[in-house]
Amino acid sequence: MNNFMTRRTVSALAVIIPLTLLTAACGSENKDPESAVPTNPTTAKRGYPLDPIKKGMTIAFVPKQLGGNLYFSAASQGGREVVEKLGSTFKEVGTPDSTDTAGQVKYINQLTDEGVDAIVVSAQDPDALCGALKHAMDKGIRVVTYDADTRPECRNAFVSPADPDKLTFPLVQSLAEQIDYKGEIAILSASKSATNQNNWIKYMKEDLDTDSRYTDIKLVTVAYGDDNTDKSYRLTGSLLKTYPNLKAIIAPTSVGINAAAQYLSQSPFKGKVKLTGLGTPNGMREYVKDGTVESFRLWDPTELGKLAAWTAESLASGQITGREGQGLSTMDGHFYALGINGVINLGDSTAFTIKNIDKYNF
Ligand code: RAM
Repeated sequence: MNNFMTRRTVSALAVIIPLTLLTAACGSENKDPESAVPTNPTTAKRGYPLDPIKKGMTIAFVPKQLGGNLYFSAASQGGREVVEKLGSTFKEVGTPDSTDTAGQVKYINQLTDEGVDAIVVSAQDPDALCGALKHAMDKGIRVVTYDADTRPECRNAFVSPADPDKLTFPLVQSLAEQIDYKGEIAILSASKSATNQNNWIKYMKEDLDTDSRYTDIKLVTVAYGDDNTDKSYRLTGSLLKTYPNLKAIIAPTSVGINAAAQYLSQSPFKGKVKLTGLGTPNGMREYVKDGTVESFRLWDPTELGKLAAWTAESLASGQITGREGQGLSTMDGHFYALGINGVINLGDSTAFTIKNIDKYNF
């Protein structure tokens, strides 16, 4: 059994076991103050929650990066749609620089002073926002992380775009096939503190280290472009210069992959040095069509924003508290269970290639 199978089996069990235990526990008397909130997903599905979604709330989104990042504009568009449909006010604040952690803290403190009902944040750093977020929660504000998480105790729930294992393995495998399972590769990431990217890098390294098919693939470096187009573009050039035998780049960031594709498409390396990672179809379409990129992946960020908004509305209305085993049914009829540490998984990622890219518009 290879590493992928082992980890997949463990994550599947991690979901099944708590739900089974909770279902069994439902019959016994429960003195937990949270017991008014349904923990059995099937009950939630059948017509709970106990309270309706409140109207007239303010739900504030704090993306990792505001302005110019298509991924976060799409997520906010989804969030706004849900919040407004439910009769509340959508608000968005944030910094243009994905490394400006102090800026994110400042915005969270402002929202706390304003007394919003929920903060929905893609965290630039797992630790640095914790003081501000805990203060917000002490004031009764519900906190949801989406896209990039903090430490679990600094928020009520995390809306994760995809199971990291199911996401990174196909990326590595696609690249391995493109370079015939041998040669030097590099990772072009976002910022050094980005929880989501760091987690994906950890999984990619594990895949490379433990799967015997990848023995002849060598990861030479991880570079950090900070989700800044110019910096990521320049770094792509430096990588190609520093590692003249480089066969491929994986960029698990929508800004990084786009900048690397821009660079490669105008260079003699176009089509020769392979590129994959996470990007938006609208940002990558021209590079797939001109042969710079064969395939890349992503989930639908609009759906991520919708689910994050729905989670915030459910928390702020008292329907869920973020406890493992609770469930929520969204207005479009999807059901999601809260897993360990209040993690809700949106679903799987999609691979985009020349064959399907025109079907997507985000
Ligand atoms: C960038 C950000 C974001 C990530 C996407 C794929 O926009 O770094 O956090 O999830 O890429």
